[in-house]
Amino acid sequence: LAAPADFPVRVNQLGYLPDGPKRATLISSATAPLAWQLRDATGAQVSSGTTTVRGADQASGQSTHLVDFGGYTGTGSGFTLVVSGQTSHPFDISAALYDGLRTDSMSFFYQQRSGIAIDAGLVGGEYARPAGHLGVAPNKGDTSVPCQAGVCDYRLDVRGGWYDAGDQGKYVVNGGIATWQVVNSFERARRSGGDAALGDATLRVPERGNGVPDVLDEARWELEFLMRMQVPAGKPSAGMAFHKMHDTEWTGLPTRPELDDKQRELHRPSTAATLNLAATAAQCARVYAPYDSAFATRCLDAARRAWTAAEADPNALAPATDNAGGGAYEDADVSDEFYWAAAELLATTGETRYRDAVTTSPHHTKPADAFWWGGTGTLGRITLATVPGVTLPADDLTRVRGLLTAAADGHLSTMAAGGYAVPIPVTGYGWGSNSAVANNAMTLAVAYEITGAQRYRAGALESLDYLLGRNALDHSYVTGYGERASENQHHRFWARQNDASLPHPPAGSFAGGPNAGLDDPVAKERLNGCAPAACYIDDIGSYSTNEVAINWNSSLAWLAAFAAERRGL
Ligand code: 9MR
Repeated sequence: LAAPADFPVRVNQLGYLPDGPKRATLISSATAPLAWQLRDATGAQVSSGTTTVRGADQASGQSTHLVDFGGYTGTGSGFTLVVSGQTSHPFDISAALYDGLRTDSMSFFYQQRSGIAIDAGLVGGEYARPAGHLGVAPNKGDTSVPCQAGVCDYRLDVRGGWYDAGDQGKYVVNGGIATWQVVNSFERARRSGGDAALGDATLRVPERGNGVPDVLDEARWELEFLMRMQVPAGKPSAGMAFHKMHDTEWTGLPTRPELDDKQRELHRPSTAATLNLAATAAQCARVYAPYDSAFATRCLDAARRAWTAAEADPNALAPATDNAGGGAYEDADVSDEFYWAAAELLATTGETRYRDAVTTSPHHTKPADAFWWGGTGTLGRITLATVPGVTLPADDLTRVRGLLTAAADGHLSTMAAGGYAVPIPVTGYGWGSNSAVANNAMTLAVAYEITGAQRYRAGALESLDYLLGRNALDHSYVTGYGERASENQHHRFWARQNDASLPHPPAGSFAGGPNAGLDDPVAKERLNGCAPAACYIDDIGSYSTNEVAINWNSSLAWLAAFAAERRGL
């Protein structure tokens, strides 16, 4: 597949931080270094140098050179890089570069809310819509939802929460990692003194002005839903969490949330969902305590009951076959979820039973593997390594921190091996690869927090360069950010491509990204033969490369908030 060749100098189309790395990739088969110039908005040359020949980049199949203009310390907008008569897209160099993305990527979640009207005054008229799934016709849910046949004989009010992605299902497993990452973003920022930027009246949410940080208001919308998914006391499997709830069959594209007329159903409780609830509710108890102690207490109670229920029923595994009308979110190994939940409960309570569960878990000594919704061990490692006062022996905490920095070193090596500095291997371009990039960048940022070593911060920032245009396709995967950015992401309401009365996704929406599996009909038809890093198409029908999802936006929002903090270097 031919990549667009009109801009062979690939840059972060948003720009660069004055105190961050400044690198670009040139597509060229020249075997000798080439001269480059950096020009300001008037066209005047402000810096120059020569490229470094990097040769073949495996993931893209392209021959590349590295342009490193990190020696330039000026700021401004409208810069371009010029090599061999080829000019890049214009970009900024600014300390405020990521301020807008920090807000927009986090404000995504409000617009994914179920069970509340989306307010024109907050988001603009084209994005306003009535509340979805409150039992108002033609909606049938989510205030009184039955189980799938044979699963339970009662109904539950599971209103609220965030729609998962381009569909309107609500899945505890994926809600868990997304909530954890949003709340962790605040918890981390509070440690670094950057939390004011995520505080009250920083986001476009209806709770702004209530004295509680907006990021926590937003995450609470999902936490309340996650707790509603817990099987009530007195019922069989009390304390477990239902795995998910969604329509009995896939809805068409587009479908406005308030016009979905299909039946919604609860699916069998699973150990994985229960541990996602335990982990996020335990994190809630810790982080919300200074703002709302009653809510924190309710979270801790839910977390404890979930943990106990999961221990009593450790093999309730969600099957891959349960995928009619919604994603399966299957998981055959929940040992990592046990570790994560134990780590969160330990960090919050300091209690022996949770410490024992941490120290006896196989994950406590395993390498810090890349995390995603189905693999959550590293979420636990991050909490143990960074939350102050975790009651583990000092040498054990040092060892866990070492696992994270070793993983970060691995990501830096992976980045150094390719022409585009991407922290995933050539084999890593699967469904949601952009979130794999952002999550590994989060591990790099955590390593920076642990060690203070600039190479880790640089790695996290260079990962953003990839996501914002320094890549095989000359494409920014974030709506509204970059000269050539995604805008037709797969979504049932933001479906302008299919319906002129509907909007494109709002700014700050993050596409899943290249997926060499070609797991949808559009990708199969249009991307046949693509190099892994080029298996992406900005078409609403390509749900396997171009969907949005809460767990993907949470990874971008976390990273943008990290990048936006002024370091004062
Ligand atoms: O992110 C999920 C990915 O890891 C899976 O391979 C894929 C197929 O099962 O499903 C993805 O999650 C989707 C979910 O099943 C339904 N809502 C949209 C999610 C993003 O595409």
